[in-house]
Amino acid sequence: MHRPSTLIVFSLLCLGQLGVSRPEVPRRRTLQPRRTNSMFINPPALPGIPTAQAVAALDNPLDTDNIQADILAGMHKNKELFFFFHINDPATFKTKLASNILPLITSTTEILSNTTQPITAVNIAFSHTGLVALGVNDDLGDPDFVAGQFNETGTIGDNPSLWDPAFAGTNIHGVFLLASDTVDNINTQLASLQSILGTSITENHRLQGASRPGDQEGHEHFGFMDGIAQPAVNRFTSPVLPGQTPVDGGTFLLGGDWDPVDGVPARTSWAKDGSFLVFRQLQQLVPEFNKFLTDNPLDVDTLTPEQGSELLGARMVGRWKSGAPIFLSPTHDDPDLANDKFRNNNFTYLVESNPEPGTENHFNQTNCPFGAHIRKVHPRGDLDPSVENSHFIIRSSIPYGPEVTSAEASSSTTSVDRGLAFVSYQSNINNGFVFLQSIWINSIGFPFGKVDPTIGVDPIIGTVGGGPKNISGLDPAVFYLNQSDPVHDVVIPRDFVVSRGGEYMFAPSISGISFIASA
Ligand code: N7H
Repeated sequence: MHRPSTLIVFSLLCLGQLGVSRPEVPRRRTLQPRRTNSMFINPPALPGIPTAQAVAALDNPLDTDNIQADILAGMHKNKELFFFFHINDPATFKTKLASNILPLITSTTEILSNTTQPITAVNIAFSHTGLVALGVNDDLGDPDFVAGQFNETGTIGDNPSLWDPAFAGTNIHGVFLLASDTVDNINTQLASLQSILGTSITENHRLQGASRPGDQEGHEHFGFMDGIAQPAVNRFTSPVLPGQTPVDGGTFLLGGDWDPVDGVPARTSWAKDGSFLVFRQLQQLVPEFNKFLTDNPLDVDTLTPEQGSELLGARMVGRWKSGAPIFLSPTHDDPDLANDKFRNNNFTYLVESNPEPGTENHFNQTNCPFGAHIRKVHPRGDLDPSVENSHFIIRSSIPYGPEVTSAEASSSTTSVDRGLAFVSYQSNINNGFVFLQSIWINSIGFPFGKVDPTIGVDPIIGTVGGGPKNISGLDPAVFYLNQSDPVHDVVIPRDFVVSRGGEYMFAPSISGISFIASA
């Protein structure tokens, strides 16, 4: 990490070069020992994390000393604990936040190199009610954040009766995100935080996330490699990989002149370099999902039933389990393509022979169904870029729960909770997570303007109230037929992903945490 002297020199250089003011990052003592091995996993399919040197060499880089580590790092965590808490004693909490917690908060700069990573990274975020409890009443310009996720279950299609009671209401004030390569390290750090904060907080809920073991490292519980497609953040991502869309930092980070949200009042200055964190505990019914695939293999001449089942799963997601995009490899998995980060994200859904809207792209689902999960949430080429590129999120999720047991596999019934601890970062929740979930994922007509007006909701995470969902285009054999004929839809009998709740949080910058502590 930057020692204080380096930090000051770095800041002065930037200020001198740019003539702009940056928030003053509080000088922090490094209390934690450092490591020599990385705390991250690094599957070849995933875009890497830039080095601190590569970021520093960029023109006017983001202020990575001030931005908390999790926001830009993406889905590389090996183990991560989400510890949700309620603040009982704001005065004590703020005192401890300033004196003991702030020095532990891990910045983006620190996370970029093995030798500057702490043993356990510590990040913190607050809900709206948490900020208010701490006496911070500033308008952050985000009505969803103020409302809290529980009050928006209708908008995002959740069934609140399925929520873990910990997330019901607005009782959660904050969350610690603790990341390391072992759960022991995390538990040691948690014990230390609990000892510092004592009875000033009460635990609401905790969720231990972990990368899956062995050759499943980087794969989520259904078996698909996750974390491949992330936007490139201008003034941070280096190098930008083929197929990555460069996006302004202001899409994810609040702040001044480059916060792009039209009509939103200027954000309060201490919020600069912070980001809204959407947390979702998404349970995955893996044995049930597997049984559905086994029972419904796509009937393709050249494929065995087992391969037909694999193809159905791949067409629901838009990628094979390895991570290879089905648009580039429509009939079989291609691990070499998956593991090549220069190729595995380099595609659009435009049919090359006929890339004009209004032509073949509007009925051709041969290579990729309109409703495949990754096409729903990022319809590359289906929309005008000005619309398509304004809803990016940075995903920073991690699987939770154990592997499927043999009893669950043989009964095709889930008995142990597992799923995805979903995290997204955005500078405007309505433009990011809420838009994706309510307008793209849960709309049966999206992508709009195709020949089939009833494409169906997202087959992986879309819902029509938990009941059966009809999805067109999953079967590649029928794409030229009348897609509005339900006979040709694949019927998914139930949701295999069930929301157990979540919360909207704000992950302040390090200077922002200092402000909150002194509010
Ligand atoms: Fe998704 N899955 O395993 O099927 N997701 N997702 N997601 N997701 C992606 O590119 C999955 C969820 C996005 O740019 C992949 O990383 C599962 C939510 C976005 O091409 C896979 C769950 C939201 C992308 C999965 C889940 C999103 C994406 C491909 C829940 C937003 C990038 C690998 C349990 C509200 C799309 C990759 C692009 C990719 C899966 C949730 C959004 C395999 C199981 C809730 C933006």
